[in-house]
Amino acid sequence: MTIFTSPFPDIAQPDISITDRVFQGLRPRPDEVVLTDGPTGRTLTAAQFMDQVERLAGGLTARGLGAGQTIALMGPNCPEYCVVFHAVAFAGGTITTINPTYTAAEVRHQLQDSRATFLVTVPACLEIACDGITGTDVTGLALIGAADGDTPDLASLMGDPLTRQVPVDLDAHTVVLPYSSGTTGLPKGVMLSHRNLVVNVDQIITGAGFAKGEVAAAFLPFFHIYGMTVLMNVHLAGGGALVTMPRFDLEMFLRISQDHRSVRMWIVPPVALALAKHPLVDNFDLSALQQIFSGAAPLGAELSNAVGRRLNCVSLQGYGMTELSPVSHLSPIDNAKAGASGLAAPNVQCRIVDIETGTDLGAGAEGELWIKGPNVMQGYLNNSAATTATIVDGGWLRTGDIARIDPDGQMHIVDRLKELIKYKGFQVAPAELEAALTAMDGITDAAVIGLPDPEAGELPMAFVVRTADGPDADAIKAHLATTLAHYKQLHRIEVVDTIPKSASGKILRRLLRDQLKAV
Ligand code: AYL
Repeated sequence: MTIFTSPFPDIAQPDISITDRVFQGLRPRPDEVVLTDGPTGRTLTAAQFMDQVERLAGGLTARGLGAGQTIALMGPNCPEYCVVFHAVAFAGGTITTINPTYTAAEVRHQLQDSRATFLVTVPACLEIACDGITGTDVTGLALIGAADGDTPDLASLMGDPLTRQVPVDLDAHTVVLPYSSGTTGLPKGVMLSHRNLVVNVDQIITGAGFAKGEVAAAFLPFFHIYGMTVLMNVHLAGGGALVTMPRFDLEMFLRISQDHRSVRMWIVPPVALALAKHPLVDNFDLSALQQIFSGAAPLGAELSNAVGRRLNCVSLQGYGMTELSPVSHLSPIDNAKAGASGLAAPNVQCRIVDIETGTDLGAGAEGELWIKGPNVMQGYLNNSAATTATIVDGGWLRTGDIARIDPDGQMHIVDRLKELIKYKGFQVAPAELEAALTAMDGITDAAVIGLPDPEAGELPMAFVVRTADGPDADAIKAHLATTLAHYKQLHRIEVVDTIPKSASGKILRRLLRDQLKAV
C-alpha cells in the first residue's frame, strides 16, 4: 500500500457535538453580530443566536421532536436556518437538508427516504412543502417567517431553554443527512456524525488558515455540504461572521464583500468566471480581499489565474465530497498552483489506485483517489450495498475521481470516473434523469451525460430511444420541467436507435461522450 499522508501535523479530535463546537466559538463574543440577513439587514448576535438555539431545542424536545427524530429543513440561506439546524442537533435529532428549489415529487422522495417526521420551511416553499408531505411520515410543519393559517412560526415552537446537548454517540449518531449520488445510482442519504462535522470544521480552520473576524457573503446554500460546513459552521466556530444571501446575485455579493471588507471569498467556478469577466466588478472596492477560494467543481488554471490577476489576490482551490464532510484537500496559501486542488488536510491520508489492476500507484501516476480520515462519512442511509462498495479495505473511501499527486504533495484532479454531472457545482445524478425519462410513455431507453460548458461546467444532456409515437424533445422537456428542479433540466436531447452498453448492461458513457466530440 502506498499512502500519501498530510503534510500538516494531526489535529485533536475533541469529544464535542457540532453545536457545542460552534458555541465554543461564540461564547467569548456574546455581543458580536454573527449573522446578518443580506436582503433585510436583520441581525443576530452570538448571545441571541445561542439563546434561540437553546429555546428552540427545548421546544422541539417538549414536542417529542428531538432525540431519535429526523427533521427536514427546506429553505434558502437566512440567519434562522442556522438556528433551526443547531436546535435540532442540540436536541439530539437528525437534520435532513432539502433544496428549496425542489419540486413536490423530489421533496416527497427525500422525506420518505429519510423518514422525516417534521418539516421546517419558508412561506415561499409552503405550497410545494404541503404537496410534498403527502404519503410521508411528516406530521407537522413550521415556518421560518410569519405563521400562515394552521402553520406555526418558529417563535411559537420555542420552549424552555435546553441548556445542555442531549447526549448522543458522537461517532455513531447521524446528525445530518444531506443527499448525494456518490459514484453511481440515485441520490442517497449521506450519514454524517458529530465527529465528522467537528473534525472537518477544524481541518478547514487549520488547512485554510481561517482567522477570527472574517466576514463572508454567504450565497453557497446551507443545504449543500459546502455552505453547511465551510460557511455556517467554520465561520461560527472559527470566530467569523456571515451575511446570508438567499440566492446568488453578483451585485449583492460584491456589495456585501466590499462593505464588510471580506478578506476571502468562498466561491464555485461559475462565480470565478463572473469575477474574472463581469464589468460590475469594477464598481466595487475589493481592496481588503486577500484570496478567493473555489471548490465543488474543477477550477481550470487559466480561469484561476485570470480571477487572481483581476482581483489582485491569491486564487486557491479546495477539493471534497459530501461523503467527506466535505473538504479533504486545500491549496496552500504560500504555494498555490493554478488548477491544483492542493494538500491533504490534517488527519487525511490518500491513495492513488490503478483503475484497471487495483494496485497502488506512486507520485506522478494517475489513478482513482482513495481517502481515509475522521471526516469520512458513516455510510449511506438504508443502503449497505452502496456503503460497502464505497468504503473499502477498512475505511478507505473511493472518491470516483481520477487524480495525480505531484512531487510537492499537491493533488490534481484530472478526470471523473463516476457517473456524476456537476452543473454550477450542484450534483445531477444521471441515473435519476434516466429513470425519469424511461418512466415516460414512448421512451424505451435513455442515457444521460454532462456536456462541457464554459459557464456551468457541465450541462445535462440525454440520448433517448423512443417508439414511433413517442414524445419529441419539446414534449420531454415540458414533462421534466414539472417533475425535476431547474438545475437538473436537459439542455440537449438526441434521439438514437440504441444506447451503447457493456456486456453486463452498463451504459458506456465514455463512448457517448466520444461520439459527441467526433461530431
Ligand atoms: P459534492 N476539482 C474537481 N472536482 C471537484 C472539486 C475540485 N476542486 N471539488 C469537488 N469536485 C467534484 O458531494 C468531484 O467530482 O461536493 C467530487 O467527487 O456535491 C464531487 O465534486 C463531489 O460533489 C471545498 C471543496 C466543498 C469541495 C467541496 C465539496 C462540495 C461537495 C468545499 O472547498
